[in-house]
Amino acid sequence: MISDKKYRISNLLNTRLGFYLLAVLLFCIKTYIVYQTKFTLGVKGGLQEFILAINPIPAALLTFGVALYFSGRLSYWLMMIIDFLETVWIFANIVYYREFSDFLSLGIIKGSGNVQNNLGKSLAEIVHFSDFFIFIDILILIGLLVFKVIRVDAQPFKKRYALLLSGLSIILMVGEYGLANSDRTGLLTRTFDNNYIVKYLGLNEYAAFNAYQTQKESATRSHAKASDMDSILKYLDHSRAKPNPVYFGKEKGKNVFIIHLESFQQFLINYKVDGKEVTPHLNKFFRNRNTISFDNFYHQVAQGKTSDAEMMLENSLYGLPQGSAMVTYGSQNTYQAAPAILDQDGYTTAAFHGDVPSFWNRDSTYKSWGYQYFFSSQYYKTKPSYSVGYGLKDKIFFRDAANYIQQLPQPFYVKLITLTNHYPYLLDKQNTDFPATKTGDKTVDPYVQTAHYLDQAFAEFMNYLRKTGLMKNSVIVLYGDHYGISNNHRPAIAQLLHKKTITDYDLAQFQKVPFMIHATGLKGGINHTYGGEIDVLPTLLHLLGDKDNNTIQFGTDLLSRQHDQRVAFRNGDFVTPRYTKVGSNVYLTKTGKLLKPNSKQKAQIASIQNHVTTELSLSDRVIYGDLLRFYTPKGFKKVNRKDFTYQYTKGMEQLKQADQRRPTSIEAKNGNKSTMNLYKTDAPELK
Ligand code: GP9
Ligand code: MN
Repeated sequence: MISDKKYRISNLLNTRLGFYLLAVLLFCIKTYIVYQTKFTLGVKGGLQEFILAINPIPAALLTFGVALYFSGRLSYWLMMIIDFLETVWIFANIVYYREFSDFLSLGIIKGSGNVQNNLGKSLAEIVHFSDFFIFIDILILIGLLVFKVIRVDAQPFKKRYALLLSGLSIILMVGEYGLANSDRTGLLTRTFDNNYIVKYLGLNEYAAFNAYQTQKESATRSHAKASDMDSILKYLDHSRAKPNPVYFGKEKGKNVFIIHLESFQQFLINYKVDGKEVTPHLNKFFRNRNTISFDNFYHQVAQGKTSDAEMMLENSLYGLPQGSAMVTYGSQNTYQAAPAILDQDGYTTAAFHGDVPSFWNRDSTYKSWGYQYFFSSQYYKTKPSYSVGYGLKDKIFFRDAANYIQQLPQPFYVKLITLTNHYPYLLDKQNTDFPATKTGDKTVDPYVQTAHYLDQAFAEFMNYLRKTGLMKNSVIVLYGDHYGISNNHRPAIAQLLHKKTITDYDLAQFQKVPFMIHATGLKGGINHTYGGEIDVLPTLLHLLGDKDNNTIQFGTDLLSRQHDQRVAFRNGDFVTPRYTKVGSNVYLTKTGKLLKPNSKQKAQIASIQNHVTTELSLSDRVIYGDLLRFYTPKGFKKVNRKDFTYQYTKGMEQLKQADQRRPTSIEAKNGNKSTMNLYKTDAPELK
């Protein structure tokens, strides 16, 4: 009985199909082992585990199957060569991932010339002996053939069957994609993170998708010409807003904190649940006489969400109509972003975020933007209880960030991206001390609880700034990146806003997010100017005394008398002090009344629409064509990505050297003693 079975297996292995299936099986098993042991893909739940286990199969069947179209020995060798090449790709990714927590992309291989230059350690140091085990199956298969344990099947494999197998693999691939997309919608359109594509679709699919994207990107790039810049400059020269003398240069030389309030909407300010303020500290900050608080400020993001917000905030360029510009155009394009501008003014520049560095391609894009440091999740001690959702809990994040901030030479430009107030608004019991709302919508109700937690985390950080004196010599900029409650929750939104029904106008106004600028001595107050994320950079630069006569920025200074109050949404809708346009409807902004426009109004609306469409498409042209490579504003030095590395040990070394060269950090001024004793947090995890 047993020998009969053995006989059948060895018979099968002696056929071409049998050998092919064995090679595929071994390849899939090793890929899965690599997934589990060499990468941290963040697999959560049974479905994702299942997808991870099956995702190597369709591509392996398809690619190895190419060999079946050839006959005799050639077919076997071809199979081994394909196996070998794909294994080399895995190997290269293992090594690259160890250093960057990200996967290799063609842009990186092509663009930076040599990857090794950017590696923190030498290749010999980062290649581990165990990495070579992934070649073992190939050696075994070749051995089996050479020693004739498995015989080469000389009979031609029927083309029909080869075709059938190819077809089947493609169907499997599409099916697998469907399954993956049901767990994470927008996988390839919104792009997110290379880790996601590998986790859901596999390393080979990632390679193919990456090749496609890189190719698309370089096609538009190669069509663009230097003269394309002319129309953009002409447009911008027309629309620049002169600085307001009351504010221009008022905060020159101060440190800058950009605090990114995740998914934070304006309606939360002064909002109460059961008579209690959701965000008492932010409310106080909002009312502070040294805070300029905008209450008609809108997010303008599309699919790129956080990354779109970051793109607008630090470049004054719009995100793209589809996907994330940081992911697709972050590595290759030339930028003239806030960190680079301020670096050249003598600032230390650093971004802080408690998520993996690869998300939204930050680890690469930040180099193009000229960030000297990127303190991502790799820089923080972590325990399972320290994280929720995407990463570090805000209270722990702010405290750990402070530990690095105190070491940064001043003046510095620091961006802190919070995380806990992110869909689906998860928070453990011990951190939850605020009542949920009671709309009955499960995704909406805990929103105020994580917002409340964020408020407390923010307050702890502000206390530290006060105690260390940082508050006095810093500008603190707060903004909400985008909505937390999407438009799919109309009934719940109606309840939150105490309204019977919700119109499209209400939803448009629901896109307001906080924008506040605080500095000791700054003339504050509630400012009703209409504006959006695109306007932040010019506003901030004017406060710091940087004139923008020649920069490529699509926003205008919110404090300028010439500020443009027409706020464009990414889909072409808009809000102005007079009109709110959603789809084919126009409402009066003041009252929310649906407008039946007369001919004069029609002309006004058409003119605003024309402006909005032009502005969005010009901004897109800059990104698609990588036009900034053709134009460097006077006084600005082009960013060299190779100047930067965010790898942990390198980063720490660099920080130490910088502090020695220029001992202006808080810690240096404190006699080289840590100021962390001044940081008070009630985070239960740290007790
Ligand atoms: C992830 C975080 C969330 O790192 O910034 O991004 P989002 O989902 O808000 O775009
Ligand atoms: Mn976000």
